[in-house]
Amino acid sequence: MKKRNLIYLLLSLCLLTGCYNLEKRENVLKIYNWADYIDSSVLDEFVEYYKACTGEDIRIIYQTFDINEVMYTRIEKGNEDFDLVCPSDYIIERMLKKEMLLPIDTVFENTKNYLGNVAPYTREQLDLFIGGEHSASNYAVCYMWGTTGILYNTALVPREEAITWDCLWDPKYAGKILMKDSYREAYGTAIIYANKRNIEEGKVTVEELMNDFSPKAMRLAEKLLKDLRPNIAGWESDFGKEQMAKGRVCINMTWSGDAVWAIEEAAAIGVDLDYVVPIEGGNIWFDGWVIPKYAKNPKAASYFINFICRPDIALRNMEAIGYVSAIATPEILAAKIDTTLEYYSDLRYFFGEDAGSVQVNNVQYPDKAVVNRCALTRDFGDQTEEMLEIWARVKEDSLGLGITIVIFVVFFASTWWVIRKRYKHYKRSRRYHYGDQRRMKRK
Ligand code: N2P
Repeated sequence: MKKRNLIYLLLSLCLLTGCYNLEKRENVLKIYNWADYIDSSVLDEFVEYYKACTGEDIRIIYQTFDINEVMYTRIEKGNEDFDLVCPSDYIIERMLKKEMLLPIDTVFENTKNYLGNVAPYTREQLDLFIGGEHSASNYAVCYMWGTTGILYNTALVPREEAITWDCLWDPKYAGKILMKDSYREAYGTAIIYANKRNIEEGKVTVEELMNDFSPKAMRLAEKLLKDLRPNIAGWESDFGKEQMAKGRVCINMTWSGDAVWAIEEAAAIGVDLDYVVPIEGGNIWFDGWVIPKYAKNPKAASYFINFICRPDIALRNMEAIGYVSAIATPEILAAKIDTTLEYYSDLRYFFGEDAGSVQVNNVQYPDKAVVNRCALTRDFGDQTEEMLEIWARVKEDSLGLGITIVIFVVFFASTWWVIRKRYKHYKRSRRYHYGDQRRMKRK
């Protein structure tokens, strides 16, 4: 080897090993969160905060998902080494049952502990999963929470129709509805819709219905969800709010935080949207930070969770994304009071005794009466696979009216184009053929 090449080789090796030493895994925090679910400046600020608290450098690798099951599969099957992920309640329950989580550290040297800012209400909800010393709140800290309901265009859908799940199955909204691509919501909604009368008569509760995974209930849900297909313009995980804001569809079964975003965006361009949790009842959900067992940096993960529980950080996140933080300190309540609102809500369940009648956005913070008609979805357990198959069958063939029309138009246009081309070619070759024959005869 020439002397010069040897020098290059040695230099590259030095550079490579140098890079390795620069970036130790304990200086990296890998976060996997829902898309559009944090104020990105909070991530930058955490880097400074961590340095101030521990004297250590940290670099954040941040990835996002749109569907719980996609995230779950990457952890369970892919054993990926995320330090922090943000699943929804029923997935937290599944991860706990499968012992996929590490307990969250609650002792922070020289740093204030902010975990106590989390509303006892949200902690109690997560603790419904597992009691005793393995209570879920040792493994999960609620981040954002909300309801699932109907976001509707008030110019196109009367409120009396939007306040019941019936509107989703109403043929007059054919091709005009977007649904969340989330079987948890869709399943519960279908079963509740089918049992409207039974709920009214007090024969069954919303919680029992949403968590009825019997073969009979599953067959019924599949049928009802397939019946819904003519009405579905698409199954969305993030584009519904934009389509609603632009007035392209008139109903979106969606999450409260997306509704808040859409209502604000739409108002800016003169489209009036509203959101309601239908009278029959529906889903209340909680997303929480957990540290998977394959995490390589649980220390930084715990610090991050603590940081996120600071009221000023919680407010910034809420402001950026429209969802509602689990933090329930007096400064959050004070910041959320809006005296221009014409209604008052009972939010004692969340903020404590002083919040019996407060002017706070009721899409974000549902009144106690709304919470009373909602329930948490539980893990489907062994029936998860079957549920996913049902979900795949429901979504197949249901491309939505718009897409179906586009496919037909493209298909016919290209077939017509091919036929025309062939015909022209045929005519041209015939002309040459007869021309040749005529020329030969003349000779
Ligand atoms: C925001 C996702 C919210 C998740 N893009 C609701 N569980």
